Amino acid sequence: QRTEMGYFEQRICLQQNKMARTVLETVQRKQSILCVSADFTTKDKLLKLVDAVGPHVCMIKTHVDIISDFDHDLVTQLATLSAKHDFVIFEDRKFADIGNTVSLQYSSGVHRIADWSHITNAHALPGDGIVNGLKKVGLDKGRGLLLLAEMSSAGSLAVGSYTQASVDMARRHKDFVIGFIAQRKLGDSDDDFLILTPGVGLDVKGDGMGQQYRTPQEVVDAGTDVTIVGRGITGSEATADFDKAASEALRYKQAGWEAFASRHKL
Ligand code: 5FU
Repeated sequence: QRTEMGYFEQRICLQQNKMARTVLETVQRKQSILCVSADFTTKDKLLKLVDAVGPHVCMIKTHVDIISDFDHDLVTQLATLSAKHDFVIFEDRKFADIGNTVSLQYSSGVHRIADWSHITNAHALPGDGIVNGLKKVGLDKGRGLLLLAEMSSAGSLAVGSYTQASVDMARRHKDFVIGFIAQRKLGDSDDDFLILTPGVGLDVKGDGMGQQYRTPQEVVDAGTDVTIVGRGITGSEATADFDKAASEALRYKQAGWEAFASRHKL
């Protein structure tokens, strides 16, 4: 019988990238596979939301380009909350350009994502150059990259041979690529890529704009490591209720962990 330590230690050993190990260690420490997608558009509400759900998550996902009053104090405060609550920061930037351009987009501009986001992600579409461009900036800073191998939205073109080519690309860059945004386990046990799955909800099946939701149990059964939940926890920003967000986060944390612990016999 494998112990809880055994399961995580085994997986941690297989990771070449330090941030991949940090994610697994955080999941183990907090007994949470929950990443909250904090898609609020003002600094004050975003930080209050993150402080409210922070105790229940292993990770917080951001879209910094939707924040109207973005400034560098925001990322300083996000880093403080990350240390306070012990979570990893994932900027969901979805880079999609040639290597030279993405290296500039990652390091520079208003957001300087590489300076504060532990993890970011990229489409495999442009070919290996996108990984090389991001790696040039992020590797020395100890960052990790996820490739978008699949998407949760209806009609996604990231399927079949595109998904398989994304896995092959990740295998060529194991020092920096830690896993995938995907709807199911990809790669084999020798790879041990992290699988992060958006499109997770307990109460509704869609949002009327193409998003498709499955339950934490369903995505864990499909082999995910981290469930990404946005509006199912945060509700709408206009009627933001931070106590409700905290209790919903706890509900999703428990549902996810129960399924994960049972699947992996923890
Ligand atoms: F790569 C993806 C994807 O395939 N589906 C997604 O929904 C990313 N997302 C993000 O996860 C999306 O941009 C949102 O930030 C979040 C899902 O939010 P929801 O409120 O749970 O639907």
